[in-house]
Amino acid sequence: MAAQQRTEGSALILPTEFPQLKNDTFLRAAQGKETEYTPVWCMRQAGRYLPEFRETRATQDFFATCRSPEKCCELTLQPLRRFPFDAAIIFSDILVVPQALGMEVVMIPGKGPSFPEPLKEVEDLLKLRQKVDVATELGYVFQAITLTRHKLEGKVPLIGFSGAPWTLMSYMIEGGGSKTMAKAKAWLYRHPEASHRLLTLLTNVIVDYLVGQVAAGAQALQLFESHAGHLGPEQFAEFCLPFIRSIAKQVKNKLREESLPVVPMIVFAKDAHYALEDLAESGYEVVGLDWTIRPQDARRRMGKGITLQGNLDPCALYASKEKIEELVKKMLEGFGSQHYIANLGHGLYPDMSPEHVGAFVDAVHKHSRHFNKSC
Ligand code: 1CP
Repeated sequence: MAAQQRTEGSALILPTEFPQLKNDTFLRAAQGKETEYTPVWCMRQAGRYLPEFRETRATQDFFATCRSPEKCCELTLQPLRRFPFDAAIIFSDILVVPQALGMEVVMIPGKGPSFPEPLKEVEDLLKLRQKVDVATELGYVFQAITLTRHKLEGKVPLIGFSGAPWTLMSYMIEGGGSKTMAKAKAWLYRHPEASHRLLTLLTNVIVDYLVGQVAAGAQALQLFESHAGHLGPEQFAEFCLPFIRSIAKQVKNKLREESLPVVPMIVFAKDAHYALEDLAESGYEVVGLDWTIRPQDARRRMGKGITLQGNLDPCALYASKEKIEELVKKMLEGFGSQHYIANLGHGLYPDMSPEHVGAFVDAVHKHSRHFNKSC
């Protein structure tokens, strides 16, 4: 799948002979192994809160940036130059998958993503590509991953990602962000069978897309079910969980079949506090948590066999550095320093101070080392 790749003006970049990994703390924690300290990264760590990100992004359309492996690589590496994060996440967006299915998506500055022709009727499903060759449609993401793996020089592991089926379906029907998701939820009530068909189509593309990312060099995968909170427990059980489960199972099977590394997988279903027990048994090594869940409760409900990731309220980064340190210490005490990856409960916002992000990372490293010594 990941054939030879030529990137603009640079030498041939192959997904082979990657530099040796120097810091495997994140991967060890994701695999449930002991770590010397708690690894940390932030969702949206490559983002507008960094002046260098704004500069790189300034003159170019968002999806043109996503299609440039060099730009994606540069944006992925920028936060690593500032902070001792224990993982990198490839710069891209979840909405490249609806594009691969044939839908137009544009990013309107200051507003967000917009689909000029969202799905309105069940018949619109026929307009979607029923089979997607991910190497053709999304090869630019694979190239970005391969290039970044080389340019990371083994500093930390690289995470690949995809949106989960329900979250992608909701954008494809709403045509952009939405407060209520009323149009997408109307499909679940009015057209359950067509909803299943769409979710299955998305599942198939996502599986190939994630396997392709590993072939290209991704060392872990995260699935973002960012809109889980719009559903209740019953709809989650019908329209999210089976597809989330199927993705983990199919990805792992295909990785084995293709003799690729069976990398750890993370599921982040935002606001799905009603489904923690199910998520713990959905086939993922790591479950990401938003900030509405108490660390102790999550541990109690999800058992010891699972690695947890999260979950500081992103808005806590508006507090003083002293307060951030105090909150991180409390979070670490709640989760324990093992089988745990520190992160925020959702992505960083554009107006956050890079210095406070640094304070968050430093506090995790400092207190988890202390914590380990005192245990
Ligand atoms: O011009 C810009 O820079 C726009 C801001 C931006 C950025 C930095 C968007 C638009 N996407 C991204 C990058 C991005 N998106 C990453 C990069 C890697 C990193 O984390 O550093 C990732 C992982 C995503 C994933 C993504 N895109 C999600 C899932 C995570 C989440 O936030 O829940 C979602 C829901 C999107 C859709 C999206 N893309 C962009 C915006 C503003 C949105 C949200 C739109 C909305 O629902 O209102």
